[in-house]
Amino acid sequence: KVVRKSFEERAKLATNPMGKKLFEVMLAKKSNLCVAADVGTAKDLLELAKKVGNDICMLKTHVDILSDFTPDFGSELRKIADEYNFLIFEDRKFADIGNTVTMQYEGGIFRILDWADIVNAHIVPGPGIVDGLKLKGLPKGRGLLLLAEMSSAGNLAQGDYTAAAVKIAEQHSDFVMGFISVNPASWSVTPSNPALIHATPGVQMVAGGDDLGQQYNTPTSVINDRGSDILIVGRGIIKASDPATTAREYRLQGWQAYLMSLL
Ligand code: 5IU
Repeated sequence: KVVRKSFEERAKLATNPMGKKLFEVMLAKKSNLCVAADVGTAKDLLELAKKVGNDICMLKTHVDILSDFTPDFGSELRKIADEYNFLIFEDRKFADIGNTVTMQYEGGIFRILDWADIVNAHIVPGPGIVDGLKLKGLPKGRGLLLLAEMSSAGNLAQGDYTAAAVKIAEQHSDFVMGFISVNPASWSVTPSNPALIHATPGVQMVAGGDDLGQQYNTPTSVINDRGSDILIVGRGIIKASDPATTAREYRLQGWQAYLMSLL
C-alpha cells in the first residue's frame, strides 16, 4: 500500500499558489473528490455544481460541450465555486505550440483564462506549451496539470513519456501543480517535490469500463494501490439517481483512503 505525506505538509511545500490553495480546500472540506461535469448545457452544469458543491474540492468542466454557452458562464460558475469553496478545472487538454496555446487559453469565445483556476496540457509539443500557458496563467495565479498518463485503453502516455512529464513539471514548478495520473506508484521516476499533486480520472465504485475505451478503478485502488491524490468522477456521480448523495459517498471513500495512506 502507498504511504504519503499529509496534505498539510504538502501545502507548505507547494511552489505554485493554486497548488497550495487546492491542498487547503481539500483539507477544509475533507474532500479529494473532483466531479467531471460532462453535461450538455450550462444550465445543467450550474445546477450540478450546486448539488455536489459541498462534497468536492474541484469541478472539472469541458466548456466546449455546452450548447447554451454565453460569456457570463464563467462568472456564474465562479459565484458557485466561491460559495461552495471549490476550484474550477477546465479539462481543455491544450496540445499546440506555445504561441498558439496562449491565444487558445486567453481568447476565443470561451476565455478560459478568465474563469478557470486550473487547466491541463499534453506534453506532446514539448516544454514550449508550458512556457506559453505560463505566460498568461502565472500572472493571474493559475495552475497547470500535465497529462502524464491517461485512463483510456491503448493510450500512448506511458513509460518515457510519463517520465518526461515529471521532468517538465520539475522544470516549471512555479506554474505546474501536478499531473493527470493513473498509476503514479508505478512510475520509473518519482517527482522529487511531494507538493506535485496527482488527479486520476477513470474512477467508479466498481472496476470496469465503457464501450469506448474508458477504464475504471475503484476509489481505494486509485488512492491506496496506485498512489493518486484526487479522484475524478464523472458518470459514476452525474448519472446517479441522486448525484448529491452519491458524491458524498465518493468523498467519504476517497478521504478515508487518504487517511489510511498517511505516513
Ligand atoms: N478524462 C478521462 N481520462 C483521461 C483524461 C480525462 O476520462 O485520461 I486526461 C476525462 C474524461 C471525462 C472524465 O471528462 O475525465 C471521466 O468521466 P467518466 O467518469 O464519466 O468516465
